[in-house]
Amino acid sequence: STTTTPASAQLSPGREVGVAVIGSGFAGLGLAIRLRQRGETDFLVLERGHDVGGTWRDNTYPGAACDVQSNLYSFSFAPNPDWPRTYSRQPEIQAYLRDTAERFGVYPHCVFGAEVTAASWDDEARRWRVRTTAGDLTARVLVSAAGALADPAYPDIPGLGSFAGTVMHSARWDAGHDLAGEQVAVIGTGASAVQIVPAVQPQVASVAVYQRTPPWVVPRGDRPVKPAARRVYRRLPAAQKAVRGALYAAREVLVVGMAKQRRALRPVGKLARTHLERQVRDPQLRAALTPDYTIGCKRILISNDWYPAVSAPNAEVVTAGIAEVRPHSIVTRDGVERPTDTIVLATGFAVTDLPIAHRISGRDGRTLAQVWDDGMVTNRGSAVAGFPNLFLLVGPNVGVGHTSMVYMIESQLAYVLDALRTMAEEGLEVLETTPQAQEAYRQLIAERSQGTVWLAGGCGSWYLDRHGHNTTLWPDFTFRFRRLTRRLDRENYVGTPAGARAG
Ligand code: N01
Repeated sequence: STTTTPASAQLSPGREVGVAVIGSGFAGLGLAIRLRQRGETDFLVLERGHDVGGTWRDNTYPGAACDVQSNLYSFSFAPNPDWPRTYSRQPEIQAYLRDTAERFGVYPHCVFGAEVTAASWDDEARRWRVRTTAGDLTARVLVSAAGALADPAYPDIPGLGSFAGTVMHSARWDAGHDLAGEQVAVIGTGASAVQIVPAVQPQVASVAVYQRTPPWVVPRGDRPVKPAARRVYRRLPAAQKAVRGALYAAREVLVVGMAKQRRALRPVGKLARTHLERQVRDPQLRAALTPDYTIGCKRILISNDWYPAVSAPNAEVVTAGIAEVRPHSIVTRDGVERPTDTIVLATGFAVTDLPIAHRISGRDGRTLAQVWDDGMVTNRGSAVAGFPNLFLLVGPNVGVGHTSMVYMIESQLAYVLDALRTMAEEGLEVLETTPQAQEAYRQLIAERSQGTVWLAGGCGSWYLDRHGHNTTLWPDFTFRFRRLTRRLDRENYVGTPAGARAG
């Protein structure tokens, strides 16, 4: 893999482009690759960071790794026979994304340091006017691949701003900060925390884990990939494809438990309970770590070292709830004050109120966030009525907690590419989905969400918005989403040919 970033693009004044893509994570990068594969060159990827990779570029905390096997968590059109482990770590995934971007010639289309601050549809010109921190541009089509787990959520804890030590969000890790010998507080017990705590616990003086809700944790079957297997993958790509298919199928079975028959998840719950009992001997600690909601309601975590780490003599699980932060300590509601040098916020992301939604405004001048005030609605997670020539990747209800997001992303790529093809073939300057299609899709999501473990599992989570609606997860088998997005549902769109006036 490369260490220097290959040459990228700059924005010159008055720049016009066919397709502007926001973000270069798996989704934006995937679209750029597919466009390059089709020989397209009239597109730009606007990236606020200084390299491709999205969440895999940003999340560099100790222990960062993916909990989906790499054979599945990678582009089907860019298989990597050389994954060193079944579950890759952040540096390996980031290297894969960089290599893939370079191999497919995407870097010359990337503008780095270009954070989109506003994008508005100019109905007269039939163009998107896009403002970025690296300059402005005009685009015929705008694709937002800005990510759902991209913007840190900072907790509203009294006194946090007065803390004299270091505060780090898990997704904004400061590699220059040495935790050795420090008294560290980790707030949160989600997927990020269960990786950070085992990685830092051996080196710190003490680690206090502030747990609001105990997660369900199952064993992690991670191991090095044998050189023989890698040789087979290199010579016989079909073998790797078969492994990928098997992993996909095994994970898809989980949907039965999450969305259809919650009882089907009971064996997984049993596995998690046994895991806890084996790894935590102390009955009091075990009780504190025992979840009180149905497994699957929040993301199921996989870890072999979380329970041992929080059981270590220098670790403490604090369940009392934080009352306030003082300059050198954290005080819990039971009145206990714990001296603290560094606070790690493993508190997740702004998922149901996406910052990018406040920056994109449609035909009537309202932003996506304003239009979505009652809940995020789309057609197929990919298009929004009133926002012509806008497509979303990893938009509302495209998330999955049990399998690879890359599968969902590739489904959407097919859809967006078909939309672009349709526009070219029919000579359309404007393509816009209808409110009726959007309403039908909202109903489909609501119906399929009914009775799912995310709504009925007795937990609160970022899967649900403030109205209690599932606006983040795809509530069904993922192959059904693929079927829905295989082609553009042309009947659900109004197209305006170049030259013609709408209405
Ligand atoms: O964030 P989270 P994350 N006071 O939102 C707690 C992906 N991911 O970064 O459960 C106290 O899940 C909150 O408590 P509660 C994956 O999709 C994948 O860990 O709300 N606590 C919770 O414990 C994942 O789902 C991987 O009661 C507060 C935690 O902070 C998603 O990213 C690795 C609080 C937040 O958990 C997000 O995971 C990492 C407050 N004010 C991430 N506010 C892998 O593939 C929040 N919390 C392995």
